Formats: sequence, C-alpha cells, structure tokens
Amino acid sequence: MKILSISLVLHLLLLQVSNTSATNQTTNNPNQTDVDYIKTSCNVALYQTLCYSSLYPYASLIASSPDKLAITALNLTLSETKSSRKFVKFISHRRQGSLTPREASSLKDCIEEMSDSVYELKDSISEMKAINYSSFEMVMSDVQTWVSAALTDEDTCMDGFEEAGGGGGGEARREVKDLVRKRIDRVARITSNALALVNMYASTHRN
Ligand SMILES: *[C@@H]1O[C@H](CO)[C@@H](O)[C@H](O)[C@H]1NC(C)=O
Ligand SMILES: *[C@@H]1O[C@H](CO)[C@@H](O)[C@H](O)[C@H]1NC(C)=O
Ligand SMILES: *[C@@H]1O[C@H](CO)[C@@H](O)[C@H](O)[C@H]1NC(C)=O
Ligand SMILES: CC(=O)N[C@H]1CO[C@H](CO)[C@@H](O)[C@@H]1O
Repeated sequence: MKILSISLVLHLLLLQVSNTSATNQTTNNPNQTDVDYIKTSCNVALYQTLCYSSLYPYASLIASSPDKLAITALNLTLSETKSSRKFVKFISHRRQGSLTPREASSLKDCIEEMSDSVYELKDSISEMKAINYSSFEMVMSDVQTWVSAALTDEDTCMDGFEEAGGGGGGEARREVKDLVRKRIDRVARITSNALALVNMYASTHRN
C-alpha cells in the first residue's frame, strides 16, 4: 500500500514535469519556415524525434537562427537537468530509510554529478550569449568541452546505478532505480542532441 502511494506520487511528479514544457507550445504559433528549420537541424541529432518535439515549442523564438537554436537547446538541457536533479533528490529523501548504503551513495553521487552538469551548462549558456567574431573559436571549443562533460556526468550517474544494489533488492527498490534511470536517460538524450546542435553551429562558422 505504501509502495503503491509512493509510485503514484512519482508518476504524478513525472506528469507535472512533462506538462511544463507543453505549456509554451500553446503560446506559440510558429510559421512553416521556422518549423522546417527545427526539423532539418534535428537531422544531425541522435534522437531526432525528441529533438524535434522538445524544440518545436520554441520555433518562433529560434526564428531559423543557428545561434538561437544552440542556446535554446542548452537552455532546455539546463532546465531538464535541474528538474532531474530535483527528482533524484526527492527519491533520495523519500526512500531514505529503506536504501542500502550503496544505493544511497549512488543517489548522492548522482545529485553531485547533476550539479556539475548544471554548472557546465550555465557556463556554456553565458559564454555563448557573449560570443563575438574574435572569440568564436575559443568559446565554441569551451562549450563543446563543457557539454561533453555534462554528458559524461550523466553516464557516470547511470553507471552508479548499474553497479549498485545487485542482489536482494525488493520490487520497490528496482522500481525506483528504473524511474531514476528513465529520467537520467532522457536528460542524456537531450544533452546529446544539444551537443550535436552546438557542434553544427561551431562547424558552420569554420568554413
Ligand atoms: C516566419 O517567421 C520569421 C520570423 O520568425 C520571418 O522572418 C519569416 O519571414 C516568416 N516566414 C514566413 C513564410 O512567413
Ligand atoms: C534562455 O533562457 C533565458 C532565461 O532562462 C532567456 O532569457 C533566454 O531568452 C533564453 N534564450 C533562448 C535563445 O531561448
Ligand atoms: C569578444 O569577447 C571577448 C571575450 O568575452 C572579449 O575579451 C573581447 O573584447 C570581445 N571583442 C570584441 C571585438 O567585442
Ligand atoms: C523551458 C522554457 O524555456 N520554458 C519557458 C516557457 O515560457 C515561459 C514564459 O514565457 C518561460 O518563463 C519559460 O522559461
């Protein structure tokens, strides 16, 4: 009974998170040119459907501009990373009493890794906002390094869960582990897409 109610709360939380990104969609009415630009750009991404659906609400804001596209993708990655960190913190707190030491430390490490990602993404966004012609190469190289680092943080977080709690875990424990993994996996996909768009922006300027 207790396990059921926890999972209900978690699912409600997941629903809430997915609703926040949908709200902007209704406030926008993008024209076909700007929508096509998102679609075409997302061809460089590994997770194209996610790339398109997550950036579509910002099509008018991006207005077919490659720098705005890259910054928006980073903005989106930052907000997804923050909400996932919040989610992992919530699980860590909610299940405090029933976690094995190994699971508790995996959750704690994961929260730290998400915090590193938040710093790396914030730095990337502020550098990109201040970019100019002479600083372009250096800024883009930094941003590529930082976004790659964020992707590594997410991998490290997931590896922690793969290693933890190998034996003797109950159903609820596995359920929570899978929920965390699902969230982190989504962030990793969104980060990977942002990196592809950043790389695309960086390469168009080099020619
Ligand atoms: C679409 O909107 C952009 C601005 O976001 C504008 O520059 C462009 O001309 C519009 N295209 C069409 C076909 O209306
Ligand atoms: C990114 O987010 C900030 C606020 O968090 C906003 O001011 C800015 O306009 C956004 N940039 C783009 C290109 O979406
Ligand atoms: C370009 O940006 C760099 C780093 O922010 C700054 O040091 C430099 O003065 C800027 N150059 C121009 C021409 O604005
Ligand atoms: C993720 C994101 O950028 N969401 C934006 C949706 O629109 C509101 C209001 O216009 C912004 O405050 C959010 O940042």
